[in-house]
Amino acid sequence: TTNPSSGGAGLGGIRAGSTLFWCRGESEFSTVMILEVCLRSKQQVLRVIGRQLVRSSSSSAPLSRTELDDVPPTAHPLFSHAAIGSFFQEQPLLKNPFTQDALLRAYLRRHLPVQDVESDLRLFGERVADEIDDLGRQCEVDRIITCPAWTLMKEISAQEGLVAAGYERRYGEWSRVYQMSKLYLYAPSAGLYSCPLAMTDGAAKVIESLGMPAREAFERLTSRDEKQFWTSGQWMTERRGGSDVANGTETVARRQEDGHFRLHGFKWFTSATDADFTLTLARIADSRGHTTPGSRGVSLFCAEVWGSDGRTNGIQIQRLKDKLGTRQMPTAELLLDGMQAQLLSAEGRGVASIANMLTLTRIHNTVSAVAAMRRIVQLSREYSNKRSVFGKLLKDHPLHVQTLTRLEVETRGAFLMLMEVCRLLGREETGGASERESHLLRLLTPVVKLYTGKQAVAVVSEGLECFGGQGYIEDTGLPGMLRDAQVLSIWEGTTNVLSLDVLRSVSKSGGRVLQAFFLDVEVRSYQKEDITARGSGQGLWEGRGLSSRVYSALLRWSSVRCVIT
Ligand code: MFK
Repeated sequence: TTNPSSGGAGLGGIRAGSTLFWCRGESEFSTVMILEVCLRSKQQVLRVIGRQLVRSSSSSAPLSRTELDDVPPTAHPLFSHAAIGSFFQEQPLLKNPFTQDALLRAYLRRHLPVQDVESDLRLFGERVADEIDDLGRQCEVDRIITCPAWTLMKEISAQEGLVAAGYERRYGEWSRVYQMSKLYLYAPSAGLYSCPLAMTDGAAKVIESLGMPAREAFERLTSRDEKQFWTSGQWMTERRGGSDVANGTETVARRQEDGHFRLHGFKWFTSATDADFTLTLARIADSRGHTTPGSRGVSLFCAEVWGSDGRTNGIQIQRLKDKLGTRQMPTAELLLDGMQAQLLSAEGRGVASIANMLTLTRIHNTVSAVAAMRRIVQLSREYSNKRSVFGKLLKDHPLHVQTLTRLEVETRGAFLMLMEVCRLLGREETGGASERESHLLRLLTPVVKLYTGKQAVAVVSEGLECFGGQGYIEDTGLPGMLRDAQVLSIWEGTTNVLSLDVLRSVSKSGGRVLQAFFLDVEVRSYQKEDITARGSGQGLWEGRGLSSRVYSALLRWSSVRCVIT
């Protein structure tokens, strides 16, 4: 290995992704080693991807990709991975996703009162492109033993304050916009580490909203110190499924003399099983072992997953789930066999108390969805500058440009809606939200999650088409984006469950969330007319977010689904 910044010896100056050939003479034959240059934690590393015995070559110097013709043809058949690399065409390069994202920069510049956010995001964008993206690719696992890259992701998350930033509130009501902007840059390169972070954020939010019943855990979940930092799981789904939690929860909690509980149950889908801590639901048994059925019987607990001896806390890992995507992240079936836990909520208030976690994970889900759209659009655009077909570059074909434009418009709409929800969350958490804004946050959270979850699948799928057949080939890293996107409309509430949540918000507020929504649309329409009348080109309207048509369409779409359901 060699440090690329050293510039001198070894591989300094050779681009990651290059293929090298190393020939060593042995009598009449030479061994040709085919090596690929990869980046690991800012170090260039040589990975052996093939060996071949060929007729003698006197040269023992490393050959660059441009010197392939000097290597005997048997060493690098034209249609070999070594000769072609992961991409048949020239590979699209991931550049700094922050500097590449004019919309994000313009949005932050327009809204955030402070400018040092920009330099942090610019540096973080560099780190995403140079270090994190490669780690994300290494995170593919097929065993519960996670790879070193997964461990590094945890350290990076703490160092960068990817959860902490939401609770330090350094930027006041804009702190959530800042935190989610960072996660938006991180998610598509993070090898699904965004999932444990979503649950960690949700757990911190629940503990904070319940008045800090587990202060030490809260401090760890929101720590920037990688040695202190904990991630959290969210174990809600049992054998009967994850939607009807109130009826699906079979886990029983038995009270101990010291005030703690022992939990016995079977959790069927536990994401990021290597978490340090978890929130989970269970039914408290009375002295005769009886429990209360339905929602009123469910309480919320927290627990550490590992004991100080390194063993699990009364948990048996039954098996890993064999999933369509999100394979970077271990998801397991767990048997809770006397797990020691602390009661967090009031008895029987489990579902209502975990709702705060759901709000946060649904917003994180949206971040991941919009970020996946942005990433595929960035790569497609980059590729269109390189790929030549029918005598000119893709970017010079009007039909292709039309496709890219449509993807861009979808992505922009989703981004602005996401940022509006983050802005409202930040205002609510810092006490600055009006009643109307709180109602809007409650209404828009399920709407934005359900809409962008589906939208991400469509946009990523269309994005793959921009690479032709390359987009269907695993080596390119692109198909995984589609497999990973598919979960976004399923976990954290399917589209129909969230449509019903929209109706719940309408009925529980006595219709006030709708009043808030229509008033907001009216105010924005008025602002638009006002600005247009004054002849301003770049109006508040465009900058602040969503058109009333988009709002109405989202709501109408959601309501129609509810009626059909
Ligand atoms: C990149 C991001 C990645 C994130 C990865 C996470 C991986 C983890 C994978 C999973 O765990 S997937 C499973 C996730 N499960 C869900 O999302 C649950 C889906 N089901 C629902 O959301 C149902 O609507 C719900 C369980 C909430 C329905 O339960 P009930 O008992 O039929 O609801 P009910 O009786 O209407 O409401 C109970 C209380 O909760 C009420 O409060 P009150 O008792 O005070 O009246 C509701 O108002 C409250 N509530 C429900 N949903 C709420 C809510 N409060 C605020 N916001 C909400 N959304």
